[in-house]
Amino acid sequence: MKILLFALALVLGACTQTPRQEAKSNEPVKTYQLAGEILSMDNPTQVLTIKHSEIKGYMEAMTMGFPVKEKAEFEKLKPGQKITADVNVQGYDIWLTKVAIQP
Ligand SMILES: [Cu+2]
Repeated sequence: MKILLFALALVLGACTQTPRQEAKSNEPVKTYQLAGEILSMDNPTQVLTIKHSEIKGYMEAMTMGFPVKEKAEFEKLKPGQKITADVNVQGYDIWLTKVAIQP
């Protein structure tokens, strides 16, 4: 739980601190492969709480929040779905793209 809250704070912090985000925007975006299950969704912030397996080269298996910036992509998802996605990391900013629902 502590890890989840810390991760959410990181993500939300990055969204509200515009100057720092701008300063980081020249950093290259790194992309990693995620596989996991959506446990819950927060509509106002478009954050998915995902129980994910190991993300190779980035982090161990855990449950944490990931924003989906693209509204249409967020809205097609539901809790309980198993997904794969790209995890994009740029400085303190983390977000998902290419979210694909698995059978
Ligand atoms: Cu994680």
